[in-house]
Amino acid sequence: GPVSAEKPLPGYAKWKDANSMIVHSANTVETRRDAFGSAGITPLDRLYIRNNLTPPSEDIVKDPDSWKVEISGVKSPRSFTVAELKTLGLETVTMVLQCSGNGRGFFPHKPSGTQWTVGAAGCVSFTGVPVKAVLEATGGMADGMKYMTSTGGEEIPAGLDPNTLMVERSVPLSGIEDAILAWEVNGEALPLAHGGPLRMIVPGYAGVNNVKYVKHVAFTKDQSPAKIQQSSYRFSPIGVKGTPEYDSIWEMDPKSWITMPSDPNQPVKAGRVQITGVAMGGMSEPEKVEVSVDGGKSWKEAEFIGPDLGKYAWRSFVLSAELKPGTYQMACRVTNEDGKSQPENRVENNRGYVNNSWRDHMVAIKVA
Ligand code: MSS
Repeated sequence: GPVSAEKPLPGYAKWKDANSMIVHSANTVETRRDAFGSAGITPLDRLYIRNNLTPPSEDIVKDPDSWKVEISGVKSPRSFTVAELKTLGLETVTMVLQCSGNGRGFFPHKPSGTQWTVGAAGCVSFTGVPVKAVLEATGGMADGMKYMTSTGGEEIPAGLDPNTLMVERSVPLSGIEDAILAWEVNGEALPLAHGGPLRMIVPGYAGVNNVKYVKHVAFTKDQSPAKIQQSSYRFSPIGVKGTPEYDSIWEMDPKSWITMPSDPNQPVKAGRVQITGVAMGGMSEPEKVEVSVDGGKSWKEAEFIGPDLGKYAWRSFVLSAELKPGTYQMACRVTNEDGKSQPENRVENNRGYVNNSWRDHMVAIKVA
């Protein structure tokens, strides 16, 4: 099996399967490329973790039903406990949760931040109440609002400007269509590592927009003044700091990668080889995945494996190939139902966000 991570898992995530993870730091833990499996859904003990700040105390998930969230920017502002939210509606959405910086490790200019390869992503099922049901229960949105702004429940270190430290993200109102306030993931109570007791889930949107331990949801005229909204997670050119004039990282694009075989140091036996991977469509369903074993010169259509779990989920795929001894440059690319496909090359940007280049995600495999 794979070698254990060099750094230990952080205390709040000790329950993760260490052999499946690469521990970058106490707040950044990646899934190994060969640990996704072909079932589609990512087991919770293999799901990546990314936190901007130290998570709150484990105490907050001891009595999840009593956690409170404040709702404002509506006709009748009020707060709800999780127990109260549970009476308003129930929905499950299976979706790709992916960090904006997934694939950062492939940018040659070495952007600051975690050097993720492919594993800052997973496909999981969140269960909770639709944001629309919460809106209905609070008399609907107040007039003139343009964003939904969610605030995380981390403790802000004393003496520092809260506006620069709060994990607060605003998404455009189109994002609320399928959004839920979730208290369960893969059928289990939401653990602290993934935002328990309550998390804002905006399907199709990059990881950062899915605010953990959410304590306030506000419908607002403007985007949050928090640094994480104003300057971080902005698509600015290399060498240029993010500012509101650059696009915020919101909707995700189609992306795929090969999961097995993927170890360049572990030769594969010549003959019939099952090349597997995962493919997501972003804002619409993945429709077609192609695989290349010659670095993108020629492509063959792969087959999806397992059930279709909806437009925000990824699907596992397989291509059965007859391979003679040699070295193969394996690549894959997905096209979604809107006809949007992965680009050959990454789009350069300062912080190394949203890399979905098929060329950057190739793996060199030896067949012997
Ligand atoms: N939330 C909060 N509250 N805090 C923090 O820090 N982070 C982000 C999200 N949310 C945070 C939050 C991010 S950034 C991400 S990715 C995500 O989350 C992750 O998740 P998990 O569960 O996996 O850990 Mo990048 O875009």
